[in-house]
Amino acid sequence: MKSRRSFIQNSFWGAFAATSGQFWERTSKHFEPANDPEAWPVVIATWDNRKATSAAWDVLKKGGRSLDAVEAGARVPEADPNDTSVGYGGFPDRDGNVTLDACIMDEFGNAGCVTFLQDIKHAVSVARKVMEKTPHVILSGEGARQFAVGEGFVPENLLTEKARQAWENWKKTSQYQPVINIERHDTIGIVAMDAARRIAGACTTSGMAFKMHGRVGDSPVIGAGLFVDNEVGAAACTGLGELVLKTLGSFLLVEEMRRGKHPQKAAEAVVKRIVEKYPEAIKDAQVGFVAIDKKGRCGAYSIHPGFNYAVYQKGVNLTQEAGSLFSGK
Ligand code: SD4
Repeated sequence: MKSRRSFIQNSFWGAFAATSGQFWERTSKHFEPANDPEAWPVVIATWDNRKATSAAWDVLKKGGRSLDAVEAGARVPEADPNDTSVGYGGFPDRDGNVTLDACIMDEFGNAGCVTFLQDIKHAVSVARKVMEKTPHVILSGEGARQFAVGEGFVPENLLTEKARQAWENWKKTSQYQPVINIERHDTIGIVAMDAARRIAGACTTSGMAFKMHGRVGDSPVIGAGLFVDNEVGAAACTGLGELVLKTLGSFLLVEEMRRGKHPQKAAEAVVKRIVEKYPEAIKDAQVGFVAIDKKGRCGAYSIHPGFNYAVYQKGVNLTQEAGSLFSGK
């Protein structure tokens, strides 16, 4: 690990530490698993989404397709009213509307996305229909809703009492101050490789709590919240979407793996890139990545501590704390 001295001597980090007035340090908690298996099937998801990785594993263990696995996984938090960042029960925008963003990508590089979708809980499944049944990649807003209804999805009110109360509470100050992870947001990005080494991924969210009406984040944008390249691997992320949109973090991570990096090192490189590019913005904002490569190796990394992920591999479903660039001390 770098000494504190060499850390300060590094010009960028020195400048950053000096201006931030905080005692940021590189954390020693890098992901260096004693056991870094090259094994598949494997599925990894942002946050403690073990129920989702378990649903995915049910597909994978039977020799099923990774695309079906990631969809099954993403549907778990979408249906959970207690998950206030995804699907049913998600926190609304600042006008009280729950609006969902999701995408999915298969081993052939096909992709489907929905943005600003209302009234349909399983946004990831609508995204899959966009991919499979239309010549398009993205459907948005009312058009996405109409398409979903035409495909048999049943509209329902996604605003739970718990989310409505949180919104009422927020309205007392109406402070538009998105701080992510820090509040332990639970957007799910999930990527998997099946027994036949097919790689797929999905990402689904209700986005930033109390966002502006119409705001779309990174999660439904291919290359930002998710990217899959069956020859190389896949990556997905969570956190402040604006930062990821401007850096195409998931695409970048896959490209780092293409150049030969282990998924862990690739995730670290992308986080560092985001931090170097937006040193002011990252002070209060979190971004965390998960990744797998074609060898079945995993990686996860975030800007700040507090990001964890679920990984199901070799029959074991675990949640692990990810390493982070800053220690937060
Ligand atoms: C967004 N990236 O809409 C999402 C939010 C998120 O955990 O990941 N929350 O910006």
